[in-house]
Amino acid sequence: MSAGKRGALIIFEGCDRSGKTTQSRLLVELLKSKGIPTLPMNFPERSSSIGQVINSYLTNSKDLPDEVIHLMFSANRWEHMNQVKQKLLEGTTLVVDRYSFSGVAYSAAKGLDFDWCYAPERGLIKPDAVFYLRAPSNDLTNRGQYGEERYEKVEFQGRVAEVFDRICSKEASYFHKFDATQSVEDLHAQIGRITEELLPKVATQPLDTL
Ligand code: T5A
Ligand code: NA
Repeated sequence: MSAGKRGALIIFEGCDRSGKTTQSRLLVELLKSKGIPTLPMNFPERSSSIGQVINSYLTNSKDLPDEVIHLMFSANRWEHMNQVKQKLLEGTTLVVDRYSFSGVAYSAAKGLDFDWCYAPERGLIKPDAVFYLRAPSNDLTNRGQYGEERYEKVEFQGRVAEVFDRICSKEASYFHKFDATQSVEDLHAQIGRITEELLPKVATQPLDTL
């Protein structure tokens, strides 16, 4: 990409098993096939020391107060922000599986205050697009491996979805909501089209923050 053209920050959000990993992989493949420099990322990024604590928490081998794990998820994003910024400015598009909105949705669903949950996310790089995969939690329980991690309970996922819906209406200018019960191919076609229209538009826009 020519100098001055930045990559896009594209996020996938949604409840557990809504298809984020499937769709982010397909989008990365599509963009790469068109010669667009693209990298996948995901949060939580479980390999750092903070990420390892998050992993033990999610797999139920470690317990932490709700506030503490919330701040660790946020810190896990902050520890990767320099890298995110550098890649975007180099012209690389990042396709990211979960971001701040998961952070807020899962913690607020436990009963923590919404604004308190959002506060540590302020200042992180603002996404150019969020693809929000929405489905009734009952429709997601029969997808592969559901139920193995801490948050994979139908009732809890219903509350998470309510918070995602609230964020989606507040941040409507860059959120794109999809019915996640559509076929993998149909979702991918819509997401691919929006992304291809988006990339040239954001390439000359400065990075913004949440
Ligand atoms: N969390 C995360 C927080 O609490 N705070 C935070 O700040 C962050 C970042 C781990 C947990 O951490 C929480 C949220 C999570 O509970 P994770 O590692 O992203 O987050 O893992 P999960 O979301 O639990 O699970 P997945 O990410 O694996 O689900 P995906 O990626 O949404 O779904 P995917 O693509 O793997 O698909 C699941 C199954 O459905 C099928 C797939 O083949 C697969 O079997 N599938 C479809 N079936 C029918 N129709 C479609 N359209 C389908 N698309 C996929
Ligand atoms: Na995933």
